[in-house]
Amino acid sequence: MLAALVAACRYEPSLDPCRVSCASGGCPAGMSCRGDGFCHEGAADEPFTACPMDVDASDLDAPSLDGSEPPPMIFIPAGPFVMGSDDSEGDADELPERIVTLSAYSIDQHEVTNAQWRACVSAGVCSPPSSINSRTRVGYYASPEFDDYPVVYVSWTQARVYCVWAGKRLPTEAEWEKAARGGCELVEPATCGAEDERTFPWGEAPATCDRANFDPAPECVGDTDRVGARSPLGDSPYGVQDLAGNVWEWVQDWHDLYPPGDVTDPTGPFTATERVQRGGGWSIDASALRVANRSKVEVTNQVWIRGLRCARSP
Ligand SMILES: [Ca+2]
Ligand SMILES: [Ca+2]
Ligand SMILES: [Ca+2]
Repeated sequence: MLAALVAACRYEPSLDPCRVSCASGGCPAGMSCRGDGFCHEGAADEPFTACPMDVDASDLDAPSLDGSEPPPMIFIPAGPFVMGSDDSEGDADELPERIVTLSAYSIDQHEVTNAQWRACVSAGVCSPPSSINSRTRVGYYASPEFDDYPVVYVSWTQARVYCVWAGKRLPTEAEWEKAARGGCELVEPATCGAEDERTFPWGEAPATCDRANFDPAPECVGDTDRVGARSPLGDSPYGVQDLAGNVWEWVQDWHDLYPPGDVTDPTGPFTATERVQRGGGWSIDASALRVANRSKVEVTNQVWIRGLRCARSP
């Protein structure tokens, strides 16, 4: 029984079609798409054991990006950070402001690019975006000119499959926010305090087009931009790029109100109806770029302003 459950959660090329199409309901006979985004045995309303966040990808060949260097990741040390907002500044779903402690992890320095995504498609694992265009660029996804631009038009399930293929996983919502805001160790004192409540990845300075690709009316670019184009001005305290703006980013968690109190390595509610996206994007105003901002989206949604980045433990 355990072996069967583990097998169902392992990355198996033969199971890949069910993973890729899970969000649209397509699973092999006898399996159905469940709340963790994977196909499991049985009907959709039967009990199941959710796949672990760290899917065993040891059977996979290491991703090959046509000889280029693997995408850089930033190590985030274990420790506490201030998560959420108090009721004077945030939306209702950002409350309460609290101290969350995370284990060490690593996160992609930049958003997943078109070239990276194409390597996963070439490996026979990922499915292509639902459109090969961006808002203003025909053939965006396939054009070498946009190799280093963020992939868009990918669903939550597609995003999860990509990260598994890369030997990683989607970041939890807390990991995303800590990467954007910085841990309490960064500014003295080492404990958590008001000095650690940054509004944007770069701090308290207003959002501008040299820090983020967003919409201060008029829009900075009016479409996606090259990943890292605003580094280091727009970087987070850890040097992670474009967390604010360019494209919204899928994270692991379902969307719901936060549980009260301090928490350790939170993974969000077990199930809900929509997943969280973070960071705002190229046609979104500055308030959505705040590190604490949350937005919810159907897992099947594919749109020209959302992509992803991946994380890994540690
Ligand atoms: Ca501090
Ligand atoms: Ca972003
Ligand atoms: Ca919001």
